[in-house]
Amino acid sequence: MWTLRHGKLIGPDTDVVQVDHEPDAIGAHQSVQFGVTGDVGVTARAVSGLMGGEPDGSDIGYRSAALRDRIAGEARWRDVPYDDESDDGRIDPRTLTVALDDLLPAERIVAVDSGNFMGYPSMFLSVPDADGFCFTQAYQSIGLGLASAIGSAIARPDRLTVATLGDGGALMGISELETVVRLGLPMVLVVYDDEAYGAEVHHFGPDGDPLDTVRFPPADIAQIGRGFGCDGVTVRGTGDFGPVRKWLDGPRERPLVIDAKVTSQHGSWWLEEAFRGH
Ligand SMILES: Cc1ncc(C[n+]2csc(CCOP(=O)(O)OP(=O)(O)O)c2C)c(N)n1
Ligand SMILES: [Mg+2]
Repeated sequence: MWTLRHGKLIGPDTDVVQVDHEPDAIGAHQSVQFGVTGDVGVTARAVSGLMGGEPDGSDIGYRSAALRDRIAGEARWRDVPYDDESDDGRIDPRTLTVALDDLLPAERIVAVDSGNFMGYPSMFLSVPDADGFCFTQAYQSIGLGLASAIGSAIARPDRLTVATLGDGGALMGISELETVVRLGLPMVLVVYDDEAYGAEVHHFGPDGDPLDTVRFPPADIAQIGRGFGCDGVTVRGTGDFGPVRKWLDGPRERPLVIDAKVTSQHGSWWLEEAFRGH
């Protein structure tokens, strides 16, 4: 369910051949037309030999020049069109993140907390290499994003660390802002502020469950950041990035907290997909 969208990523007319060295694995999770019990590498090389060896520039199957160009030109999520749902007082989290992708230096580490928001930085903030992506979701606990970002910033002072947090996770680990300030880490914190444990709202809301314990009153997180000794900016629309640009221009003496008031009419698609299995 996690990697194939409950099998939907394989088209209904697709023939699936599964190779696995364990016979019991064949067809265990996905119906297959043909199973091969054997070593994956050996099998792949044998099939490659049958198909005529290395590509010589001519089209082989779907590996056409046109597809190569599409992958080169459209592989980034930000190149996929979407309907911007920003309104007067709230920015669409996709628009927010694409704008930040343009503003933040390419040499960056993106550390991601957990929640409904977490796909936005993962999808729309590019990173220079695998070391540039720090993902705490393996532990399934919210509130670890800021601490991971602190570790990243200490480990790689040559890069700008960007902590991307939900408002719930940010407030859960907010005491670590004191650590960021005390250590003088010149990092950016982006808080996707939907005034809620959004993941819970979108999980339980459709079933009619009461949501009063998972919705929060508005919090001025930029001001909370200033209280800890950070610079703080509130972003409600694309016209609000001036102070971010100014901070990036230097001297970056204090960490920057961006309180992004984001739209939240519905859950993110990856969350909706995950909850189909719950
Ligand atoms: C310590 C802990 N408590 C509760 C949860 C359940 N949980 C998963 S996502 C989430 C909401 C996180 O809210 P926020 O950080 O604001 O992100 P959002 O979902 O609103 O984008 C909660 C409570 C968890 N994963 N870990
Ligand atoms: Mg939230």
